[in-house]
Amino acid sequence: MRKRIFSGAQPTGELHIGNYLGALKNWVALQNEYDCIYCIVNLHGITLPQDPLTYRRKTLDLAKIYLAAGVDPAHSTVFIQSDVPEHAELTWVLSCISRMGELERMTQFKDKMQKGGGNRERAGVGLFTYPVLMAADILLYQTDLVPIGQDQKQHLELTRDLAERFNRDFGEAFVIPEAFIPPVGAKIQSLADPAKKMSKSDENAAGSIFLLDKADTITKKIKRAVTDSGTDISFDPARPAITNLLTIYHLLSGMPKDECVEHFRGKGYGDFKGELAEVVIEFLRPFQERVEQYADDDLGAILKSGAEKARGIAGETLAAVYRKTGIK
Ligand code: ATP
Ligand code: LTN
Repeated sequence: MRKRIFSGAQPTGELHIGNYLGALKNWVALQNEYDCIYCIVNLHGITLPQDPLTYRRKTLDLAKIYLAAGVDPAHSTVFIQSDVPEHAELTWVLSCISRMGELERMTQFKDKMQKGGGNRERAGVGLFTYPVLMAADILLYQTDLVPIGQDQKQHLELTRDLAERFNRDFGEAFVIPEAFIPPVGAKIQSLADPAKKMSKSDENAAGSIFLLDKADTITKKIKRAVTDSGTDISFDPARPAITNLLTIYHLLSGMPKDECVEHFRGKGYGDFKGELAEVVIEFLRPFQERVEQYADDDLGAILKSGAEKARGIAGETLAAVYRKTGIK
């Protein structure tokens, strides 16, 4: 039997090249070797306020992004989280074995609470229990491997802890999953501030290159990207801005790292940024054309059959959990 992969992204904003390089690219690369399940996690999305009038549209648009990036519904299961109610049900059971202390240590919770004003009294409970829902997503499918960016590593460790705790206290119900974090690209930084990760929820759009950005927007954002002092174009942890831009160049062009450095030796930031913009634009062009190709009707059929397949697996896991806990 092939090993199983599960991953997902939130339909909360536009996907950027950080999401692509940290996660989606690997979802596609791992498709042939693994039994893959890719979810649009719309229940996670509402842990921060969303506009009800556009949220469904955004959810469907994210499915188109998955497909345009190369997720192949003939190989992989693609579905919307809310179509499989077992996610919410297992979350409840797992929340009963989760501890306040471990959830309070989650850096994403602390960061997002801070962004919302830092007032604990007013922080959403959904934001707090977010990682428990993520654990349920993963554990329902007896997942072996979870391709994610660096920022989700702590959530995966919590998932493993919850699975081990449940297995120990109630009997084996879950496979213990492992994170798959790419050696390069797991943390693409903001173009506007190389100390911060490129983020969908960043209020400054200049820091992110979105997968659907137009060519002139991309050129402008790259031109304005922050650089470090000095002139060398090389991978150097002491020069995070250039390292980040060069990493994007390396990953999107496919040129090996040492060749990238050689290629830009003696060239200035202006030339480098010009070539980087070209590589990004050429990479995104066919992707953007593919996004346009998917009609909502085709999408509906893919998501329906994805959800049916997912429910089959999730239902079995939940039934075992209910048996082992004495609920049923
Ligand atoms: P936000 O930044 O607003 O919290 P997000 O982009 O982290 O949103 P998701 O859409 O759920 O939220 O993320 C999808 C995937 O992209 C996850 O696996 C995440 O680890 C990865 N990812 C997110 N940002 C980056 C980044 N800057 N570099 C690499 N991978 C990233
Ligand atoms: N929290 C993740 C999205 C997510 C996820 C998952 C990723 C929700 N459930 C299960 C992998 C597996 C994020 O990237 N913000």
